[in-house]
Amino acid sequence: MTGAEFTPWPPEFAERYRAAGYWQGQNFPQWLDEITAKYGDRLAVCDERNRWTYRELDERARRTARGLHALGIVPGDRVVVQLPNVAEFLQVIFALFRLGALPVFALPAHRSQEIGYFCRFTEAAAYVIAERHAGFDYRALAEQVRADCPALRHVLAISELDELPEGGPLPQGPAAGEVAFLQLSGGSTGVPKLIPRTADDYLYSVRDSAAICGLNTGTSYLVSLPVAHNFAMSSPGVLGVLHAGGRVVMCPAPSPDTAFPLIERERVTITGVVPPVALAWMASSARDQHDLSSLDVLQVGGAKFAREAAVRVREALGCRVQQVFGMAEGLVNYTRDEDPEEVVHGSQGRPISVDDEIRVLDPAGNEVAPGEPGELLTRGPYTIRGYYRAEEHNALAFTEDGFYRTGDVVRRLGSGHLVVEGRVKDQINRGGEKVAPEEVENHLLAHESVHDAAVVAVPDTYLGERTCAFVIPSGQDAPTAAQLRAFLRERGLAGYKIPDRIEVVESFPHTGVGKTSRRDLRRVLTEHLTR
Ligand code: J2J
Repeated sequence: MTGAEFTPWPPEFAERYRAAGYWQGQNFPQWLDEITAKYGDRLAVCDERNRWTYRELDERARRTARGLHALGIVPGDRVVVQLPNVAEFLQVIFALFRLGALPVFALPAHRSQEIGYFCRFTEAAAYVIAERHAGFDYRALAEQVRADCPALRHVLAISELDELPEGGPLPQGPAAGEVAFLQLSGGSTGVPKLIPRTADDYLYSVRDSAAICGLNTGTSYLVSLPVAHNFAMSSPGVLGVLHAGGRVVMCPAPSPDTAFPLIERERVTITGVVPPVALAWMASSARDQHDLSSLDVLQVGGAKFAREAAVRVREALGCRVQQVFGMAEGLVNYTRDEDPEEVVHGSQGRPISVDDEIRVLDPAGNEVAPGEPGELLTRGPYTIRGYYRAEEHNALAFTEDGFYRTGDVVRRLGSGHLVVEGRVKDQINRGGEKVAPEEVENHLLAHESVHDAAVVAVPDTYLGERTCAFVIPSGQDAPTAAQLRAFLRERGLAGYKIPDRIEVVESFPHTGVGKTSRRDLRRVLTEHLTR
């Protein structure tokens, strides 16, 4: 599938968003200049090895930008960035912003299937890694990817950043309205989709997120989600914190044993987590061994956080809870400080902008009555109008008048707050990690002994959902679940996509519908599981 790299907003919308002050015409290099000038000697970021002020971070990013340029990376080049939560993540992406090259935000959990695909699909010029993290050898992964991606000119480990050639002056950065980076979609199709974001639209969401969340120079933000994820980047995330002059504390893993000592040491005031991490923190005995009193706000999002759990946050962790319902495609909803408790606990927030247009539709495409559930469609100043090079899919994912079909089922309260009730998209939300059944099914079908496969969600008290694959063997020699898992791992599929449960069956149940669609089949199998 191909198509445009970027679907611009129609001119009348662009004008409106500029006139309203949402789009300020500031590109990322100018934004970096601004925060460096404003907050120069303050601490910008720290991790296990580094503590850099805004100025130090900027100097490093500039040096890296010149070095990458000297290597032959030019404005517009795509660069796949796969880094754990380390300070160098900011150094690398700010270098790419300075240079006008486009970071493609991969997750540390991605393996050769995903990385190879990103490299080929974006025709990436370079791939940036940390050599080892959490016991995994990214060098070996890079070698494997490289063999498959002839266009990939450079693999760069963060330990090599200091050895880049000196390089001369940098070219002008891209205009604020041009694509600045590619974010990943959760995915509901055979391959993940890439999301082109501009400085104009993204920085608007970052500035207003920082304001909504009340960030300032006293903010200390713990990055406990993967930093490249849209939540950790922008809601308000590392960019929102740096915009406000606060400090970013990189946390290598979200477990209480790792996060709590950092909260204590860096006097962390706010952090964002997915529901299973919130639950683990709330239940952890390590709470008593660390001073968590600086923590003011626990943001929870990425998957639905149950009201019953939200109610308990204050007592368990001594802080406020904020629900965040966002998507890398754009729209982000927050519960606000001033919202009644009932709304903070029982809703997933309301949009950032008064110009986030919301539609809640029934299956026939008509607006539902207020308060009734329906599919959420949205359009606005920071919601994309099309995925990167995905013409066919764009025709399905967006209406003709530019609304993005989120695939989420919501109820809209009189106050404008949204309550997430479910979804109509083919996606499993495994504690915030998104799994596209079709993608996993395709990999299972590549096994010589698999005749058919269907991947569905199983309700789970901890993760919300887990994945279950039903597999019909093609002959007498049925593969075992362990063999199939090993097969998927060897193929290089990210670990979170490998089914939690695999059922080898003789046939699939009848769906009761004449022509069986995959969706019907998955629905019937799900009912089967929950009966
Ligand atoms: C229910 N479902 C939710 C929530 C996301 C901030 C926060 C999260 C994301 C994110 C993000 C949910 N309750 N509170 O990008 O900036 C599900 C929905 C949504 C999908 C988007 C951000 N918060 N979801 O999770 O692109 O189904 O972004 O459409 O990974 O996650 O996934 P993603």
